[in-house]
Amino acid sequence: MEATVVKHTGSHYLLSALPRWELFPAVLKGKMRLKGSSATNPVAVGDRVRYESPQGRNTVCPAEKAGMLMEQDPAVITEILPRKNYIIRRSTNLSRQSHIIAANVDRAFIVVTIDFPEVKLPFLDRLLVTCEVYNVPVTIVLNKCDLYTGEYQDRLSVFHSIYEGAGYSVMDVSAVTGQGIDMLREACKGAVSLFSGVSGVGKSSLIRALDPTLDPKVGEISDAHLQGKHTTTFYEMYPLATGGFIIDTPGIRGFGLVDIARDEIALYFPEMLKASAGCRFTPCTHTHEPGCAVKAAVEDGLISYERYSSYLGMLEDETKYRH
Ligand SMILES: Nc1nc2c(ncn2[C@@H]2O[C@H](COP(=O)(O)OP(=O)(O)O)[C@@H](O)[C@H]2O)c(=O)[nH]1
Ligand SMILES: [Mg+2]
Ligand SMILES: [Zn+2]
Repeated sequence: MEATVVKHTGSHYLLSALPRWELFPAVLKGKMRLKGSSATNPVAVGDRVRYESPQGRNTVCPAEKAGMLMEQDPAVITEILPRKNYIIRRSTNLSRQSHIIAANVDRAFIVVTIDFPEVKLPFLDRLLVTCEVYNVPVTIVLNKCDLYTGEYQDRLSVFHSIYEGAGYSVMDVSAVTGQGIDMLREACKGAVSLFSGVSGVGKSSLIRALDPTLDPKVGEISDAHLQGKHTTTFYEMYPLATGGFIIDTPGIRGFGLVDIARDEIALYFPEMLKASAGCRFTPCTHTHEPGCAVKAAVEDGLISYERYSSYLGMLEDETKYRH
């Protein structure tokens, strides 16, 4: 039988045969844990798996009883089905260990705020590059728009022009006033969506605004809890009553790049990739080469200076930390 991993706590998983929402516990078949990959978790939320039920037991329980599920005999996961995609993170720049955040994601919603907390563009650009690398379509969600009056209006429109100019869509929303929430709900319908972004931007609040019957903890889990821990307890899928499933990812900070060569970084900045067709040299790092169309586009204001700076920063990091 097949099901999807909707939660991971320590050695246990909760599965459900989506789109049904009836959770039951499962464990990994012993030897699967040993199968080599640099990831600290062989199975992630969103993975579709094949499992065997324990003999003579009905393992399906209503979702409300999820808290008590661990007492029943778990199903045994025997196989992880091929992934459509997945998102991975490296704990730090120096770390070789990686961690799969989620698998089989239809769309990532990267939640940011102009202020409280102030969005760090290089960090946002890293998230965007990661989504491009792993082939996950992405939408930027600009939350807390209720707060951005007065002088914030300028920063709001600069943000829009940088990211819409790069080809991304930016949705202005507010979990507090409900602005944009209907559109966001519509965008999540019938799909598995990943909500990502630093802690405090309002991911959990947005999930609650989308579906008030859901109760992800607002303002409770901070980055501090995640530091130095190899744990996956924090990723969890939520079913929207209106259709669709959301994976909440609390407090992602060290979202290092995995599996990306220095001379490939520019391929994952869509606007640079487009412009690079006009570069005199191939490959071109878009730094010192004469006749570089990307640099020309930056000078002409067609590619934003902020995005180009993020690119240079990533180039430098890869040079510093890579062999
Ligand atoms: N003003 C305002 N505050 C918000 C909004 N969304 C969330 N918050 C507040 O921001 C804080 C962090 O929210 P939370 O959902 O826990 O963020 P998460 O860490 O990304 O899950 C909480 O105090 C929320 O009440 C919003 O749209 N407007
Ligand atoms: Mg949260
Ligand atoms: Zn170039």
